[in-house]
Amino acid sequence: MLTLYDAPRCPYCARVRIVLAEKGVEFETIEIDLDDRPAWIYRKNATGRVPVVEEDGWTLPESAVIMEYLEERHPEPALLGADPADRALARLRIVRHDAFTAPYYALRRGEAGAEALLAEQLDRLDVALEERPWLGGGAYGLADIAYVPWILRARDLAGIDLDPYPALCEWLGRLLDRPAVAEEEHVVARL
Ligand SMILES: N[C@@H](CCC(=O)N[C@@H](CS)C(=O)NCC(=O)O)C(=O)O
Repeated sequence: MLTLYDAPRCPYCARVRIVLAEKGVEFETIEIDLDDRPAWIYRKNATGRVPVVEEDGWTLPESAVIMEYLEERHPEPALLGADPADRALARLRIVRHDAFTAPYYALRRGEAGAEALLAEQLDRLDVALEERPWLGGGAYGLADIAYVPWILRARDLAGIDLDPYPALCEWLGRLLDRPAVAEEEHVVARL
C-alpha cells in the first residue's frame, strides 16, 4: 500500500491528498510534525520536506512530480486533458505556481507590499478563468489541484476576500462541489 508522509497544514501535501482522493487510491498516512521533524525523514527526502510518497520501499518527494506519478500509475479518472495543448497548459501553470505562492508566503511573513502582489496574482488567475473554465483549459485536473490549497489558505487563514475575483470564486465553488476538495476545506478549518 502507498504511504504518504504528510502534514495537514502543508498545501503541497494537500495537492497529493486531493489527487489520491480523486483517484480512489488506498493509502496510509504518516504525519510529520513540521516543527520537530524526525531525522529519518531526510532518508526519505534529502530536503527533509513533505510530501513524500512511498511504495514498496521506493520513495518519491516533490508534490508536482508526485501528482504526475499518480496520474501515470492510476490513469483513471484522468486529471490531465486528452489534448496535448491542455496538458502543456496544465504543466506550465504548475511549473509557474511560485509566482502565486511567493506573494502568499510573503503575506504570511507580514512583508510590506505582499497583499498587493497577491492581489495581482489573484487577478491573473481570475482573467485566466474568465477565458477557460479550468486552469488546465477545458477540464478539471492537476493544475486546479495544484493551486486550490493556497486559494483556500489565502481565504481562510490569511483573510483574503475573493469577492473581487468573480471567475475565481465561481471556479472555487465548482471545485468545492468535489468531495476531494471539500475535504481540504475541512482540513484548513481545523488548522
Ligand atoms: N517543492 C516541495 C515543497 C514542499 C514543502 O515546502 N513542504 C513544506 C511544508 S508545506 C516542508 O516540508 N517544510 C519543512 C521545511 O522546509 O523545513 C513540493 O512541492 O513538495
